[in-house]
Amino acid sequence: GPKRTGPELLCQLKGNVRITTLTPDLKPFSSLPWASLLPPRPLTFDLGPFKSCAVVTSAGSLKRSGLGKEIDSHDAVLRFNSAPTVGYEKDVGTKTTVRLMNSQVMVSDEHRFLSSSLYSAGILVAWDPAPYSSDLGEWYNRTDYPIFQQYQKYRRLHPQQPFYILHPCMEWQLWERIQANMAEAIQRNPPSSGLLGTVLMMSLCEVVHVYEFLPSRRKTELCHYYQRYYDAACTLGAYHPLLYEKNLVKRMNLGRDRDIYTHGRVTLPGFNSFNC
Ligand code: NCC
Repeated sequence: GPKRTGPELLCQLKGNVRITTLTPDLKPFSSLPWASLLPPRPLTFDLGPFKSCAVVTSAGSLKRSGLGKEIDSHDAVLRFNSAPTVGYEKDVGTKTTVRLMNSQVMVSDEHRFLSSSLYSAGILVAWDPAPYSSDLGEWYNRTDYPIFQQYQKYRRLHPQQPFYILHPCMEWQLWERIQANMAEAIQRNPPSSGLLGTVLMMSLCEVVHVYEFLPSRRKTELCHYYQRYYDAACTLGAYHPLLYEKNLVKRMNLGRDRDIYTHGRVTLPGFNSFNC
């Protein structure tokens, strides 16, 4: 239950969360005319392994952090949703290897997903809150947002850019791990992009540094480093079980508490760098 140690938690994640993406051979996609737009192999076959990786949350506490150089020194950098680098280089760096987006970002007008150059750097990975069953057919018929329509449009406009879709088993297997390690019942909503991206990078990298997921001394109600919008729920969670995700990451952290305080930095081992 709730008392498991860091190494036990890491082994649970490694053993119970399958990290994979949609491929054209999976039903129901295999019988759809656009299946060939999906990458032939899962992301974990095509990318990495990397030595060191940075996961850059979008938290307002990154503002005036001066972490840009440190972030860029990693072999791969993951960013989220519509988080920009241009104009924020000193604090968040310039390198984008992977961008993980929720389906809302792909669809809502304000993000201009199909036309903005913000999305043209690196490899794209999208996810959508799927029904708890993780059944692909069931999900296909009732996605939270029309992720597959947008996916096809984007792929046709930008055929050269690698673009993957997370298999929904990942979100719910991860959710199960959060619930299994908390004393109380948590809301049955998928984990935030932040935790999904962290676990994705743990499968691709030897060491993962996550920035401002556990807030530093710069902790603020400013939601994002790139927007003048204040809401404590961005850091504490509302829809996503974010507080519980952060509790889990805190318990798995191999770095010093001091690094969280000064740099907002957590250190996690890649799944291939420990045995269970
Ligand atoms: O805000 P969001 O997340 O894009 O942030 C990416 C990840 O960074 C971590 N974070 C962010 C802000 C903050 N103050 N503290 C943090 O720890 C979280 O781990 C977060 O996942 C998402 O998870 O996809 C989310 O997306 C937004 C929104 O859809 C996009 O930004 C596009 O506008 C959601 N906000 C709303 O729906 C209003 C947010 O709940 C989750």
